[in-house]
Amino acid sequence: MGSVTLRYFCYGCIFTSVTWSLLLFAYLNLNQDKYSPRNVPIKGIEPYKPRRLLPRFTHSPNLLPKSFQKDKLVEDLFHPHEELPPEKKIDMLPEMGMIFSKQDEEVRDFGYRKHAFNLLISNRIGNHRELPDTREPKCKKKSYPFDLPSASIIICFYNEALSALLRTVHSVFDRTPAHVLHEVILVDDDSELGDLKEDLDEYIEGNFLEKVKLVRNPKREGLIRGRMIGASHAKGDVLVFLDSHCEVNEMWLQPLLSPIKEDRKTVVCPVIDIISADTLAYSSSPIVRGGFNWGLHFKWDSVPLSELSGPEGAIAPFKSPTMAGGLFAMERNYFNELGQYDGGMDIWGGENLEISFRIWMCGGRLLIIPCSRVGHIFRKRRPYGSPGGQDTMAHNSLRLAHVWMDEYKEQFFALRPELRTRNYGDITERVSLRKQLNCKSFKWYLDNIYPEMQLTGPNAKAQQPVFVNRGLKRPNVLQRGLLRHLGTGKCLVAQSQPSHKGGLVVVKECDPVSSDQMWVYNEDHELILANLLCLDMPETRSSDPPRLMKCHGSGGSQQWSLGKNNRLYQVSIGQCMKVNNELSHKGYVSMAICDDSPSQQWRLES
Ligand code: LR7
Ligand code: MN
Repeated sequence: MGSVTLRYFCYGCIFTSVTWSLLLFAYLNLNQDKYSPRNVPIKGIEPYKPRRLLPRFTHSPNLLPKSFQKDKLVEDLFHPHEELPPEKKIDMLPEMGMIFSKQDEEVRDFGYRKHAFNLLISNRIGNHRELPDTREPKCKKKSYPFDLPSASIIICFYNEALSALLRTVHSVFDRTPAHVLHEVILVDDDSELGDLKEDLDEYIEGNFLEKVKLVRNPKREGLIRGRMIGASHAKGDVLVFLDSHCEVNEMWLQPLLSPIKEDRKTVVCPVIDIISADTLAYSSSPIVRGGFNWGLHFKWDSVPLSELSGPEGAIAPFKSPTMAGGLFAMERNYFNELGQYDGGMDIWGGENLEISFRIWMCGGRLLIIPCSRVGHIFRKRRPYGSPGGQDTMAHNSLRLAHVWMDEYKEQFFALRPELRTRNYGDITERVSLRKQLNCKSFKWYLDNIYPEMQLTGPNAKAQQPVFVNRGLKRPNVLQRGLLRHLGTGKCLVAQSQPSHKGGLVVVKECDPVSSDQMWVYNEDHELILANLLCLDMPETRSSDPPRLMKCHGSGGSQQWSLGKNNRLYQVSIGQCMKVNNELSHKGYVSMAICDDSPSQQWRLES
């Protein structure tokens, strides 16, 4: 009898533990994906109607609360720029980051952590949107042959936000004529995010049929070997590489394919437009070309006038000494002949200079095509590391210096002496590739392709590969005066000095004659105190308070919307500024979900 009881007892235990494990598993799975747009019904979405204007929340409507359209507060916020010129109105995006609930906040914070861009806005935009056509007007009059080589688009991704990845792919289908689009090849570099697995499989099956192939790397390879894997599956005439957070613009592909059709050893890059990581606003970037410094960092240079003096002027393709790396097109067979990439390079970095040097030194050429525009989300930091925390940029740069730079590698070592003795693996194959292809010397490259380089000494500073949005233009002032908090009647000022970078702001008694209390609100939606520093949300987490920081001119964390509704809305945070009531923080300001309470009411008084 005793042993039977024991047996049932054991069955009971097993049953209970299995049930609990299942419940736990289900819970973890649900939680893992709560930040992605997976709650959007993926099957059965309506087909996209390409010409509709501003499809604001296409396909992700249920990420917004039901009351969204009706909400008066939001309605107000959607028309904050009535006085502004029409080109400023085009962008309603800032308000799309608005936080309505704890869950929105979690999505936003998770997104900044995992992707370093505003995931809430990305999810709300959904799979399709209109983009401003950033091409020179003359580009629109250009025509291209119908009979162009076909393209295989290769997109590697590692832990990409599903909404950004799908928008990349959809933008390709929405803006590429079917007869030149052979296929899209997605390479999953062993991502860990749940929604990049079955959801993505299902989505592809349900929406793209056989034109999209998904290849999964069983282990993390990095973007360099990832692209080689993608290329090995491709069948189109031309390989077109894109990052996994891009949006291609009108007529982007034909201008890239046409020079390759004329000369198969021409490698081409589009102009890389800027998609803001904070607001996802799409803006045009200036016509610049690729260079590098002796630290082997890529940088942007201005284009020598001689390059633009042909009959086509500013819309003519021009030579570029290097490419940024992520967005380019190259004939498939030529990619293989030229040695693909250096498979000994890991994860991220350096491959762009390596392939640029190789193209020029081994008989090809590299052009930027001003009439082709592709947007890319530029972020302030890379949100992922490499396995083992290896500095792959250093490793990859060492390999490229040893294979391609001849005596000029000394310039690199002068800046990075600690790398002289660092192991960089076996490069014999790449060295023999260089011989076999009969490539020219690095000196030839410098003399003929990048003579400007020799003018800059070894100490030329690394430049961020991000464009300065503002250029030389100063934004017009819209309003100037005291920033009064209506709830307390007090004014917003620096806690210490208005010149103190990183300083907090507080409300104090107003003093209309003090220049230290004078705010400027300009057309870039910056709030500048005492003509010195900008009101900023440096941390992109709403638990952190706003601070005074150097004006950076690229919107986002310094973009405020001062509406008629008296709320002060912060664009990258999606929340409104309020004055704290609690005794312990009295007078300090913080960010909160926007509402109509007096603690959130502000007025700029001229
Ligand atoms: O381990 C990885 N596996 C991957 O598949 C790491 C990354 N990736 C994917 C990733 O999901 C993305 O699609 O590789 C792509 C590039 O990674 P990003 O977007 O994190 O890199 P980035 O935009 O900061 O980097 C630029 O420099 C890189 C150097 O290795 C690559 O050449 C990128 O393609 C390149 N991006 C661009 O050129 C876009 C314009 C930026 C500029 C200037
Ligand atoms: Mn990128």
